[in-house]
Amino acid sequence: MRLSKYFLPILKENPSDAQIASHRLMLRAGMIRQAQSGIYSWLPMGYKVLRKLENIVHDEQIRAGHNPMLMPTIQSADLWRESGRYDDYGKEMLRITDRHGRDMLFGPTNEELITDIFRNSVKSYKDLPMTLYHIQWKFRDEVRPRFGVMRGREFLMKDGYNFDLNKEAAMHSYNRHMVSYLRTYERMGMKAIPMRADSGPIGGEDTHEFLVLADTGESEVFFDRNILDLSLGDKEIDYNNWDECASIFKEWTTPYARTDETHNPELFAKIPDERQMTSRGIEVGQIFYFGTKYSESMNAKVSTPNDGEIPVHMGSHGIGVSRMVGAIIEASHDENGIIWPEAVSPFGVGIVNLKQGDDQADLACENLYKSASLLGIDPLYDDRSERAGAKFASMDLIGLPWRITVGPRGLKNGVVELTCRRTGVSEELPPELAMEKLAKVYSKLV
Ligand code: P5A
Repeated sequence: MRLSKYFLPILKENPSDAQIASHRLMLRAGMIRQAQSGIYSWLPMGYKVLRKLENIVHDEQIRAGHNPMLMPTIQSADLWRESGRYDDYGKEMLRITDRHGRDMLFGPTNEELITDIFRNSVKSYKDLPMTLYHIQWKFRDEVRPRFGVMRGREFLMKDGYNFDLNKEAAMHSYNRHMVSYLRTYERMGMKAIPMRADSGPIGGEDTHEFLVLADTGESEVFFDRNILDLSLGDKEIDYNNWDECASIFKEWTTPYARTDETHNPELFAKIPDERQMTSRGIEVGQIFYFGTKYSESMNAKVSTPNDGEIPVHMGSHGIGVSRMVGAIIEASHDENGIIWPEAVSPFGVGIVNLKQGDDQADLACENLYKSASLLGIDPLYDDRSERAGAKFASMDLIGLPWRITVGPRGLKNGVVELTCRRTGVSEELPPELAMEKLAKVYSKLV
């Protein structure tokens, strides 16, 4: 993409209404614009990052054996009356009446709708286990929408639902989701810590939240430092292997890690002093096992060979996809702007032409632009006739992990400058070598 043709409305000044870095930077870098309180338009660069996160989520869900689908945003109130949640959900639910006077709502979550789909099509234990998921906009009329996309009223969620024959099988689904979520966050370049949590209006006893550590997080968290050393790395995982998923689950849930809702000071005190960590965290996902809560009230049953018809065991699992964009920025920025992890960066490299209109510089940039595109590195070429300082400031603000600077002086010596946004380290290299280096960095991500 050429910057001269891209819609990237950068703001020079800090917006006065943004209290935290991610909100400020998303507005300044032209990623989002507020439509109404807690409701945002995603401009091209914000949308690009959102799509990258969605793609990673889909990829890891499909790898874990889950079925992608798409349910509507508008749901019938009657389904929620069946489960008993229509009245319980209170003012957070946006209620709508259609022209025929029928009660509808903008879905805050989809347990009821998916249970209805399941009960109408699945009748036998032979069709189990089954996990269905989608990535769809939700609406929760939050009392205090704040911090931009972090606590929005309209937000994008990946939500999945498992249907199993008994508790044992449902716990495997729970463990499998834990593992696939850990992989998902790692692929986004993030460390998200699973913590024992409280189930709130979704219900059930077993639930874990995933938290990204950041000073501006809404939850206070307490954990054993050892958990920070855990990583799945490149490990191939067999998601059908119950023991393997259970042992990864155990490894990640044995060190103490809890939010303020479930914190137990006595247990925490048993951890050696130097490993007791207190911090703040952003909740970027949550998984639940709630047994037959919805299947009993909504009559989602399967026939079995020995026990007749029995209600299925269920769980649900959510990733805050739009919140994740803010969480990544909270965890990865400096005073000059965003620092994207390579896996989710809107572009792979920024090309800065120091002397637009200079034949040699223009030609070198065009060549770099072409080869980066061919290598799948997805370059953003700053081809505007701006001062070098302004171009550097824009690149730092939008946070691409790598920048190639091209100027007549370097070209005389056959070199361009390759700069790493995170470390600030620059090196002078012939253009082909700079490309080779970037190609290597990005090939590791696939
Ligand atoms: C699990 C999926 C659920 O709704 N039902 C279906 C279950 N869980 S949850 O914890 O309530 O939400 C899942 C994730 O969605 C994000 N999230 C939000 N993101 C932005 N703005 C909000 N107002 C908001 N509310 C929830 C969180 O990341 C949460 O973990």
